[in-house]
Formats: sequence, structure tokens, C-alpha cells
Amino acid sequence: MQVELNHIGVAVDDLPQMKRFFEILGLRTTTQERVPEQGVQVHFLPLPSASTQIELLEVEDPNGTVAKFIQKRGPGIHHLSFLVSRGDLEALCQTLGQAGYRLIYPQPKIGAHQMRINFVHPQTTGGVLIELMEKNHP
Ligand code: CMX
Repeated sequence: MQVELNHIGVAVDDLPQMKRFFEILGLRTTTQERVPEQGVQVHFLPLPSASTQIELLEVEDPNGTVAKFIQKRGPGIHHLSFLVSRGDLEALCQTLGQAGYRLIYPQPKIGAHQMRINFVHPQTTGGVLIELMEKNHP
């Protein structure tokens, strides 16, 4: 099995300010998408020389998990997201669960870009929320 770092999710409370900052680094939003199930609108800024992106998480639901995160901890890095090969997600989640890591969902859900996603609770991964994702379609 192979994983790659797909994106770094950043919870923002001032989207224009963060976009201005990343623009100075030459990074611009290329796609954005509302993800009502997660209570956010996501803004993706690809890194030209890598397959990794910055994902700015803009709160849309004040009761959602990202809103709660900002209220409790302030804006900042929210999660690391790893892409696994198609067909590997269920087995990986099972292996992690058996090894004592706490998965957030019993079954993967559909997230941004129609990816199948699950998360590993930060309390079992040294304080880092980990997203695992796999392509839903070939
Ligand atoms: N990174 C690190 N720690 C986090 C965290 C994060 N992103 N979010 C919460 N925590 C910490 C809290 O600060 C708290 O720590 P303490 O116990 O030390 O105070 C602990 O985790 C709380 O755990 P909890 O009460 O079980 O859960 P919360 O209600 O705070 O929710 C979590 C945490 C991970 C279960 C929730 O955020 C979740 O379901 N996440 C998955 C979905 C998600 O994050 N969606 C947004 C991204 C969507 C996208 O990219 O499209």
C-alpha cells in the first residue's frame, strides 16, 4: 500500500487575509467547493511542484466541527490528509481500528471532490487529526 500527502487542511477565520498571504508565495486558489456535510467551503491551493495542496477551510456551519475547532483552539492547521490507493481504504481503516486507533466514522463518507473519506481521532495520533481518502471513481 502507498499513501501520499494530498493536502494540509487549515481552518481559517479570515479567508481574504490567508489568500493574500499565500498569493505572495505564488499560491492561488484553483478550486473551491461547498461541503455542507462538513459545514465548510473548501478552497484548494495547489503547490506547483508537488501533488500536495493547501486546503483552506472556511466555516459555513457555525455548529460544525471546524467552527468548534476555531472556537476552542483558534485558526490554524486542522488536519493532514493522505490519499490511499483506490480499494485500500477499508482495509487500512480496519487495520488501524484493530491496532487501537479511533476512526471517526464506522464507514467512509463522501467528502470534497467526491472522495471517500474517514478520519483518525487526534487523541490517538499524537494530537494530529488525520484524514484518509480514496478516489470514488477510477
Ligand atoms: N486537531 C487536533 N486536535 C483536535 C482537533 C484537530 N483538528 N479537533 C479537535 N481536537 C481535540 C480537541 O481540542 C480536544 O482535545 P482535548 O481533549 O485535549 O481538549 C479533543 O480533540 C476533543 O475530542 P472530541 O470531544 O472527541 O471531539 P470534538 O467534538 O472536538 O471533534 C473530531 C473532534 C476530530 C471528532 C471532529 O473534528 C471530527 O469529527 N472531525 C472529522 C471531520 C472533519 O474534521 N471535517 C472537516 C474537514 C473536512 C474537509 O477537509 O473537507
